[in-house]
Amino acid sequence: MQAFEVNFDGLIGPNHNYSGLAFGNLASFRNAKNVSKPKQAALQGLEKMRTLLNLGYKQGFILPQERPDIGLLRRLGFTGSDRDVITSAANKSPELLPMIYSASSMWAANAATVTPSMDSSDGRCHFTPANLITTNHRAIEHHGTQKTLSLIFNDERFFKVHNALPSLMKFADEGAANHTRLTPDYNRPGVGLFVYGRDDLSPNTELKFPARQTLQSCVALARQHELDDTSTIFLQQSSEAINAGAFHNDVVAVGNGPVLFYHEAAFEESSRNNAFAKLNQVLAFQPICVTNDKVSLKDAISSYLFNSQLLANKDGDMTNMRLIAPTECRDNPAVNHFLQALVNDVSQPIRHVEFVDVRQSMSNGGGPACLRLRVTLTEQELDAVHPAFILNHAAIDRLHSWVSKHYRDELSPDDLKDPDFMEECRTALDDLTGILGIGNFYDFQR
Ligand code: SUG
Repeated sequence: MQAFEVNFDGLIGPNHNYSGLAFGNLASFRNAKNVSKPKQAALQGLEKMRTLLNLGYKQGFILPQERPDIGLLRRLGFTGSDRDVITSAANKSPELLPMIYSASSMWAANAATVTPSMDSSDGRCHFTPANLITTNHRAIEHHGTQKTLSLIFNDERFFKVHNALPSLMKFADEGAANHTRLTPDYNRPGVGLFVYGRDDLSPNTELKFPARQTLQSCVALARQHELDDTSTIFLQQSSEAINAGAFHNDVVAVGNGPVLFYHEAAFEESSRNNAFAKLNQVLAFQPICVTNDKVSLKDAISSYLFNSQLLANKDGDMTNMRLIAPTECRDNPAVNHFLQALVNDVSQPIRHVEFVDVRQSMSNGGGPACLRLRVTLTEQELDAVHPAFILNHAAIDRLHSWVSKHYRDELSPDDLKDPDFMEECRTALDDLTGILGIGNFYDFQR
């Protein structure tokens, strides 16, 4: 039976805004309080999905979460009608509004860690929603993520959607942004490469920004997903990369099939040597290291070179791969030059580069790879996925019209204080569930 990689992109919500909420994420800080363009953001996301579809890949999507999270404000003591809750928060604690209004669920690479059925001892595909405990606005996502994944992957014969790991700093988990499945080909068992920034048992005093993933969370995920020791590898991010703004490993490395494309400064050296030795034992591992003299760490992070999607050919051929890179890579002379040389270098399998414009998301630190959750599925498993979340051109067109109808061209930080904007977001989400035929999914619809 043929297996595929399916990318499920986060559909960008009408509340996309710039609030500077993510310490250590340089773009989020730089753009804090800028006016955002929600319609453009969502359409850029949809066009990226269409690019993959046009290239012959399978493409799915994940629902935006309900925002504002009125339930959270109620738990903080705000009362009255939902409009009253927004108005009194705006008057008394306006600093809470960005948190309950963040559109951060768009970055589906942080939705969950995924282990395909070929790798797990129970033969099911496992999902663990990330607890995202490091930032407040993201720590409130995992309940919604679990609900969404349980709707999309709603067949216990094939899928197991776990609870998030406990919301404790010891188990800080940011999902697939720090996890790469490497495999000779999609039909064969693979290896889970878990990357962590911090070992909770040995504090790292060199860090100036938070390391968002712990070794302890990686170990727990591997256990939960029923991976055996030979197919589990732990690898430590370098403090240098985290301090330079690589708040997730997918800012400095991306892998697929037997290939790991990474910046030389991405990992702690001894940890990398151990991990690579193990990878060499279990598969015909193909590391592609980009050295500092070719692309500096600074350029790598500002262009998001490694946040490209690394794709096998549409038929799964791992000798003919492509990168879906952000346009910022084309605009950076050193990175663009590097990419042109890369695709001409036949000693490695990356043959093509496609540039996509996801600038609205990039301005919050989210590139092409942040926007998608990868799930390797057999044909039988794909048939069991909720069909409303697998895209074709007609479905993308419908979502395009939906965005055009409901989203604002511009959103400023002060707009979050207006209860009419809450109603606007709800009307959009209500219409979305109608279009998808999934009934009353969101809390406000109950
Ligand atoms: O968690 N930005 C996100 C970006 C996530 C990118 N994902 C991956 N690398 N996989 C984050 O830092 C900014 C929100 C704001 O400031 O409004 C934010 O949450």
